[in-house]
Amino acid sequence: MDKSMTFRKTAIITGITGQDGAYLAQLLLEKNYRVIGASRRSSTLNLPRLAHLNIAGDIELRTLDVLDATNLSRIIEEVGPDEIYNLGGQSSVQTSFEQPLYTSEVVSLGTLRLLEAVNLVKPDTRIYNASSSEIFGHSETTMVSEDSPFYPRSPYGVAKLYAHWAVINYREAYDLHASSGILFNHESPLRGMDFVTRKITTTLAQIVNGGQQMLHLGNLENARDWGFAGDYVDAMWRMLQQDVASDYVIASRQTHTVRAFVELAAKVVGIDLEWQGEGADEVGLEAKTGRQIIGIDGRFYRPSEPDPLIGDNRKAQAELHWQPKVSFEQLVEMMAHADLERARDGQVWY
Ligand code: NDP
Ligand code: GDR
Repeated sequence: MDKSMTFRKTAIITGITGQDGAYLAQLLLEKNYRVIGASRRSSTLNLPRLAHLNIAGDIELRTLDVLDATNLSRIIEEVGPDEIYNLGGQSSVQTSFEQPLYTSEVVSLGTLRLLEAVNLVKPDTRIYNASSSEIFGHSETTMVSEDSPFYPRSPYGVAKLYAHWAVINYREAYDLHASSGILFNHESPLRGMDFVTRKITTTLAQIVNGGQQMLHLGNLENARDWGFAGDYVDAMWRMLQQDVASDYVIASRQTHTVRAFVELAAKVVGIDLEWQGEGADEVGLEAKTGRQIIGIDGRFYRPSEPDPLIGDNRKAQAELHWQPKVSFEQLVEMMAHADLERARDGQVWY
């Protein structure tokens, strides 16, 4: 029997090699989707996250760079997707200060290219756009919702805001079923190692295991509304099952500082942490030995930061029947344990 006859729907995921791409692919496969995973060409196959979830062989891989509009149109024409999840792009806020033009090309115009391609080739395709809490940035209120004003504080946030408005415009102008998930930070054992949570859990695991000696961090007082990526990809899917497309804040409704994350992660891996000094001179010591294991490094401070914000997820709760399942404490524990295991087994880091 033709296998395609048994699929419920066909979805293209851009950014399949990233954290969210992997968890979303797993979810869609469980729902019996045909999953087309799009990733840019690289000299080595970049599939460790898909392999980690044991799904690399279940995905049809296509080469796609969101910088190339013809590439996008061709894939949509060939595949005829029911749904497209637009996750591909330069996702590091820190890097966007160093590469603002590239970030805008990929994030802003990349999204516009996708909207154009869908509108021209297959306008009944449902689109999920990966918007971001970075579009809020500075806010008069700590709690922000879909109706709050936008005031991004990074080139990445500015680029995402362009993409966010482009989605709204294509929905209104051409009646596309295009939704933006305004997602707050979401993490997992598959998170990129340069994001602060995973940097903390990988480095502490190596310190405990006698590898790396020091964890260098930026501002410990910065705070984020952190959730688990596995919960958040479920919200993406729910958005595309709605009759009417709309935008949704996806968040945990709690905020924690980087310091709180480090302290909890240290506890989970068995480090008794003690702080000494202040500001740039503050250090983290292993209480038992007095050895310095954490230092502050100005390179990880950013020219501007968003305010400490909390996402109001009530619209998602009411319309998508979605809420996060994994708490902050469970998330830190999950990540710290996973990295400790990798360090002990001498696994390759990814
Ligand atoms: P990752 O950085 O883990 O993954 C990004 C993906 O985009 C990778 O597959 C990467 O490919 C791909 N990519 C980068 N540049 C291009 C390009 N030019 N063409 C095609 N693909 C490209 O990010 P996440 O999975 O965490 O995030 C997914 C999306 O959600 C991103 O758009 C991000 O900005 C957004 N987002 C993420 C949040 C989070 O907390 N995780 C919160 C809010 C929004 P490669 O492997 O080759 O680098
Ligand atoms: P963010 O995530 O910028 O919120 O973007 P990141 O983990 O990089 O930073 C979170 C906060 O931690 C502070 N920080 C450090 N950050 C990093 N990366 N490294 C450090 O050493 C360090 N020390 C302190 C940062 O200054 C910041 O305040 C993520 C990405 O996934 C985006 O794609 C997404 O849109 C947003 O979350 C919502």
